[in-house]
Amino acid sequence: MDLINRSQPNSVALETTLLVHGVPTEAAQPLNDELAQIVTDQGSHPTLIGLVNGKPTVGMTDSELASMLNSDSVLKANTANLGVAMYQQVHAATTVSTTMELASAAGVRVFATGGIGGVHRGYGEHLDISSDLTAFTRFPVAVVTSGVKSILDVESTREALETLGVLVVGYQTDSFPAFYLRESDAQVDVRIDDAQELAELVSSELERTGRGIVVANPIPSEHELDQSDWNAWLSDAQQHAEKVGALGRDATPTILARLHQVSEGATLRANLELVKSNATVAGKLAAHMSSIHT
Ligand code: PSU
Ligand code: MN
Repeated sequence: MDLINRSQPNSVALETTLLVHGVPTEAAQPLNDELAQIVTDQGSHPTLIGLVNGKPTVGMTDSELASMLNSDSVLKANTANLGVAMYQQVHAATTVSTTMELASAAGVRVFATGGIGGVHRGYGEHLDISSDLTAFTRFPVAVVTSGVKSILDVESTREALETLGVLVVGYQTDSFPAFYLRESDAQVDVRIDDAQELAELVSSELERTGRGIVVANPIPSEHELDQSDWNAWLSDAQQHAEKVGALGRDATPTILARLHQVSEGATLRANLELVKSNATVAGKLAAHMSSIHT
């Protein structure tokens, strides 16, 4: 793929959809700055990925991000419509699936996000399953994530990963985390507590399989939401999404924005904290991996 590659051996990929469609506009630039600092503090190199005027860019500059954040409407690109944005030469934010695609094309092996997409609740009716899941079968990138957003069907998403044969490693956890909550009823394939050990397993599995790996890192306990608050906010947000008819690519951003609103910012604060925690773990992982010679 024709891309601008500003990555380094210790790069940590960061995605633009989280910044552009996942948090309020005014939170995006500060979040990006914080994530970059966190990754740097761990001895790794922050590498923001997106499409700048249609050009796949691995390592966006601050001015490229500013130009994206100042645009009226920025496409949300998954593996289906990535090529459309390239053809139309427009800015596009990459989701987990396309951030993995561009990262792997550039040789970047570690990526920090908030939560990967997955199987939506009520999928039996409208089959909304994120293209993030199949991306793991195609692109050899380790994605550090707080599990899947609890707006999804968490247990079905875990089953889908199993069906696709994707390794799910729990970093200091036995339970598959549910984004705002540290635990779900589902389990990980293996628990690893030490970053160096994690780096060894991840390096050899990426190399051996040529496929992606889920590295599940639960939200720090002090930022976990209260289960009953969460249930109330979620049912409001789901009803809202149904009322405004948000489907397909719009479903996730609509539900997240409504949650941030009805929780008076509590879900947003939790979201920001878990992404920062994931950037810390990814920064450590990339630093350890870059010192392993395979
Ligand atoms: N994690 C967050 N906020 C987000 C997302 C993840 O904390 O906004 C984004 C990611 O880019 C993920 C996308 O790939 O949501 C999933 O969207 P969909 O369900 O349409 O595949
Ligand atoms: Mn979807």
